[in-house]
Amino acid sequence: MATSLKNLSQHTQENVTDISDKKFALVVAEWNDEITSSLYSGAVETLLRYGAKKENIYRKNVPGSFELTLGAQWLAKLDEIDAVICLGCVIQGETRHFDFICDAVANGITQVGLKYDKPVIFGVLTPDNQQQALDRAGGKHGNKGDEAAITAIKMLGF
Ligand code: DLZ
Repeated sequence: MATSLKNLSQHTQENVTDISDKKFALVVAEWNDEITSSLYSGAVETLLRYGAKKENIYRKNVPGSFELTLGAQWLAKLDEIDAVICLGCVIQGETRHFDFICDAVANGITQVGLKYDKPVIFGVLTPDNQQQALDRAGGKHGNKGDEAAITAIKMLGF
C-alpha cells in the first residue's frame, strides 16, 4: 500500500474512501459458528453499504481462530487482495487455551499485516460467555463484524 502526503491531506471524516474497486478477503473461523456467521454477515453488509461490489468479497473458512493467521497469510499474499478481515470468537474457558489462542492470533495477524503491508483486521470476539458473544454479534452491543469492515475501509483510505 502506498501512502502519500496527498492521501493524508485528503482523508477527512467526510471523505469516505471509494472502495468500489477494492477486493476484500474474509477469513472466518468455524468454531462458534453461530457467532462467526453473524460476524460475517455484518461485515459483508457493511462493505456493501459503503460501496464494495459483491463479486469483490471473498470468503475462506478455517477450523478455529488459531488458524486465522495462516488463512490470513494465504490471502494477504495475493496481490489482488486489498484488505483481509479475520473473524472469530474465542470464549473464555477454565483453561489457558483461551490465552494461548488469543495471543497467537493477535500477534499472528499483526505480523501478516506488516509482512504484506496491507490491512489485516482483528475481528475476533473474546467474550466471557456465549451471551456476551451474542450481544456483540448483532445483539445489544452491535456487531464486531461491522466494526471490522469499517476498520478495513478506514485503513484503505491512508
Ligand atoms: C480448541 C479451541 C477451543 C477450546 N476454543 C475455541 C474457541 O472458543 N474459539 C475458536 O475459534 N477456537 C477454539 N478452539 C480451536 C482452536 O482455535 C484451533 O482450531 C485448535 O486448537 C486446532 O489448532
